[in-house]
Order: sequence, then C-alpha cells, then structure tokens
Amino acid sequence: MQELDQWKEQISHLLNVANDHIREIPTDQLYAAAAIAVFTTLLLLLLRFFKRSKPNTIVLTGLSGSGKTVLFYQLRDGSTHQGTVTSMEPNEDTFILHGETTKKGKIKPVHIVDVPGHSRLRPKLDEYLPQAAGTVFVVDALDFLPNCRAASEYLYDLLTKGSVVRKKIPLLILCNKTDKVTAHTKEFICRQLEKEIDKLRVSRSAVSDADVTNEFTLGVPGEPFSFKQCSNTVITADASGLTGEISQLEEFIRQHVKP
Ligand SMILES: Nc1nc2c(ncn2[C@@H]2O[C@H](COP(=O)(O)OP(=O)(O)OP(=O)(O)O)[C@@H](O)[C@H]2O)c(=O)[nH]1
Ligand SMILES: [Mg+2]
Repeated sequence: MQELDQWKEQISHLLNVANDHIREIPTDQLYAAAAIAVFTTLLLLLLRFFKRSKPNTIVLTGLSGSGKTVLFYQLRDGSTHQGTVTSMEPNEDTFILHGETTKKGKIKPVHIVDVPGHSRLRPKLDEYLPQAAGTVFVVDALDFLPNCRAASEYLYDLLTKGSVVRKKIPLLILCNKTDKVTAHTKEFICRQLEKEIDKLRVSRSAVSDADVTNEFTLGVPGEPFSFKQCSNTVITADASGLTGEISQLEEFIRQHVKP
C-alpha cells in the first residue's frame, strides 16, 4: 500500500514537472506541434487505406460448361480434382498460385472467384466486380459455334456493366479446351464474338429506352464492333484446364495482381 502511494506521488510529481515545461513553451509552437502530429496521423491512415484497397480479386466468368471450375482448381492445386459438375455456388478462395509455390520470396496471394454460368446465378457477378482487378471470360473453344450467341450476350452484358466500364476492369477472353485438335483458334473466336456483339448492339440499342440493365453502350456508332473500341483493355488467350496449360492465364493474373 505504501509503495503504491509512493508511486502515485512520483507520477504526480512528474506530471507537474511536465506541465511546467509545457507552460514555458510558447502557445504557437504548441499548436504547430499538435498540427504536425494530427497531419502525420492522417497521412499514415490514408496511406494504409490506399494500400488495403488495392484489389487482388480475379473473377472467372463464362457460360456453363466452359471450364471455369477446372481452371480454378488448376490455378489453386495444379490438378483438376477428377472432373466437376455444374456449379451451384460461386467458388472462391485466396491463395498463392500453384505455379508459384516453388518461387522464393514473398508472393502476394490472389483471390479467385469462379461465378457459375447458370443464368440464375449470374447476378452474383455484381457482388464481386466492384473488387475485381481483372475478369476472365472463359469460352469453350470446342463447342463454340452452338454457344456463340449465348456467349456474346453474356459478354455484352459484362462489357456494358457500370462497374466494368467506370473502373476499366481489364478483361481476358480465355479460349479453353485447346487440348483437342478440333478446338477453334482464338482469332476465329474473337472475330465471331465481335460479329455477334455487333448484331446485339443494333438490336439492343433499339430497345434501349425500356432496357435498364445495360448501363453503358458499346463501341463506336457507325463502325463495326471491335474489342479495341472498349474503354477497358480486352485481350485473348488460350488455355487447357484439363491438361494444365494455363500459363497465359497466370500471366494475366500476375499482370493485374502484382506479386
Ligand atoms: N477437353 C477439355 N475439357 C475440359 C477442359 N476444361 C474443362 N473441361 C470439361 O468441361 C466440362 C465443364 O467444366 P467445368 O469446369 O465444370 O465448367 P464450368 O465453367 O465451371 O461450368 P458451370 O459451373 O456450370 O458454370 C467438364 O466436363 C470438364 O471436364 C479442357 O481444358 N479440355
Ligand atoms: Mg463450375
């Protein structure tokens, strides 16, 4: 008890000394010191905020059966998990890409989301796009022609979304299943998608007054549509989720989520 009292006495003595010192300092100097302290704290908080908000999410989209889930497992585990079924829920995880696990040094993990292609689950996309550093639109290069119209409609909706246009989220059109010789080339797929989107542009702008789902229009009026006209960068690449040939996909991810 006595010790505690001694401590109390000492602390109050120290406080008195400090108080006397502060009183000796001119008030304008005190204000300046306080202002500097507040300014540095704000600056540190701001820096922390900007560092945190840098997105590390890559969203995998595309029609059902295009191979998104197989690609997701290839990216994460380097295997296909013995085949998949139509996904009923988005698949998401944060991890270091399997292809980079042997690399030395600190590597930033990537958050990958695989949004199922079923039309009823597509609205889920709007939850993930605001945090996306990039989107991947997976196309089945084997069974492409019968699905060209549906793929173009999905792509049109994606490219006219406010979150994609305003933030200029880069898009990779990934032609998957190139392990089979009958797969179409990315150049062919790209051309067909552009042609189909061009047709959609005409039909959709005719009903644009009633249509509130597409927030932005695509391309340059009076010119045939080309992906080059998009405000965000659109590039194409090949992949085979089945055989694990995903180097172009990994390159795209690392270009937009810096290691
Ligand atoms: N030949 C070949 N088949 C593939 C490849 N990738 C996926 N597949 C097959 O395509 C089918 C669909 O693959 P998923 O990954 O389930 O497709 P998904 O895009 O996730 O489909 P949803 O979940 O319905 O949106 C499966 O039977 C896969 O085995 C590939 O690179 N080559
Ligand atoms: Mg799936």
